[in-house]
This record gives sequence, C-alpha cells and structure tokens, in this order.
Amino acid sequence: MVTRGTAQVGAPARLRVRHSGNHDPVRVGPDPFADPWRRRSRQSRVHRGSARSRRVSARPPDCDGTDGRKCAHRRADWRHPAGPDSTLKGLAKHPVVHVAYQDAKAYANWAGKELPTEAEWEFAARGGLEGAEFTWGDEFAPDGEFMANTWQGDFPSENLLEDGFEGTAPVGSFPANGYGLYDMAGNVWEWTTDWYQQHNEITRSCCGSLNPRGGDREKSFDPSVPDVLIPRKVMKGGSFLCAPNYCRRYRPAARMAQPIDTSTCHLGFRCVVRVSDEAQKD
Ligand SMILES: [Ca+2]
Ligand SMILES: [Ca+2]
Repeated sequence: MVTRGTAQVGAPARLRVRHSGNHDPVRVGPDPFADPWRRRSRQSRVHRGSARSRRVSARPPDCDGTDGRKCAHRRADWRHPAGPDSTLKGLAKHPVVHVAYQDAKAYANWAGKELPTEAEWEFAARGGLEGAEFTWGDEFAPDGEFMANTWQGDFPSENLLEDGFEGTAPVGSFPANGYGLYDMAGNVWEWTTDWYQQHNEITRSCCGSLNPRGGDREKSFDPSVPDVLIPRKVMKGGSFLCAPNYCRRYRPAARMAQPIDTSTCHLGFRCVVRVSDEAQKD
C-alpha cells in the first residue's frame, strides 16, 4: 500500500541530465493505491558486480525506444516476445513485453485494476526518498551492489553484464524501493496514462501542481514526423537498455514519449488499485 502524501517529483537543477528526458520539479499528492508488485514475504536476490560478469558486444535497440523496430522482433507479440518461433518458457517471472497501450489497458480492466498516472508512478517510484537521484538514493551502486537491471558498458556497442542480465530479469531480482516496489527503475519501461507533453507546456490551473495530469492528446504527436499523427503516452522507469554513457533514464525523473500503437521488447506495465482513505484504515 502506498499511502496518500506529497513529494517532489522531477529533477532539481543539480540532478538534471542533458537529453535524458528530465522534467521540472513539482509537488504531487496522488491518491493512495496498491501495487501487486509490492514486496511480499520473499527475499530479493541481489546481484553484485563480480567475476561472473561477461562482456557482450551487440547492436541493440535504441535505449529510448524511438527506434522500436530494432527492438521489436518481426511479428512478435506478448506470447512470442522474440518472434513467432519464441515462447514464454522460462519467462513466467519476467515482466511482460510487447504490449501496446491498449493491450495494457485491456489487461488492467480485465483484472479490475488500472494503469497509473505519471504522477502516481513517480511518487511510488521514489519510495519516500525526497529529491534523491535514484529510487534507492544518490549512489548508483552502493557498496558495489547493483540496484536495478540496466546497461553497463559503452552503449550500444558493449554490454558488460555486470548486473547479471542481458535482457529482462525476473521481477524481484533487485532490491525493492522504500515502498516495497520492485523494478521501478530499469528492467522494462512502464506505460502510464498521461498524454506526453513537455511539463512546462501543459496548462495548469492554480492548483495544477498537486496531482498533475498529462498534456493534451493532440499535442502528444511527435513533432519530428508531422505526417504521423499517432498520439503518445508517457512511459517511465527506463529499461535494461539504459546506460550511464547514453541516457540514464533509470532515474525516476526521466520520462519518454511512446506511440500508443507500438510495442517493444523493453516496455511493459504495472497495474494499480486506488483505495479510499477509509479502506486504508482497515
Ligand atoms: Ca543488465
Ligand atoms: Ca521498470
């Protein structure tokens, strides 16, 4: 359970990273909600940099998902994430991938749940740490311990695999954040319900910085391809393709636009259940 509260989201000036999808700091106060990925009794398996690291050279997809075609195997879908001949065997504990926005929304509806807004997602990702760069604090790998499934090495030509995973990792492979939530940073990006727009371009009411919502659908189109009018939603959290030399989008302040009709191998979702104040007291 993540209880109602306020927190600063976005990146303050000292933590802003060029070309990394920062947004300006605002305070948010989301509705309380519950997350099914919240920590239960099992212990997380922690990965450390070690001799088992191996070096892999590859030509991977673009970290920011703007070239999803490289990441999306031909005719892949969530049941066949690496193409028609692939299966989900061995992936039961991995996050689902190759889900377009409507796929994620349909699943949430079927399960009696919802997808989070960007503000809810980032509030939860921060785990109660005010102004920290990462979901666990300000040091990327405290005492050499990797806290999320990201990319180590010189992206995109070299993946050192120091965190133990080349692609997705089973949920729970890295420590939970302060709210007991796994993989809020890295592993796979996650859909939110907000239309993408630069935050400083979103018209707000006097109180709009409290629990802000996204921009306008018609303003979420990609201005670099004016002939393609596919609206885009905000995705959050970064993925196993995010590297320190490239985009560092495993920070909670980072955000990216994703066309709603496009699935990739590094984008999934999580559901939330919003509960009333009365229910929290029970
Ligand atoms: Ca990794
Ligand atoms: Ca994630």
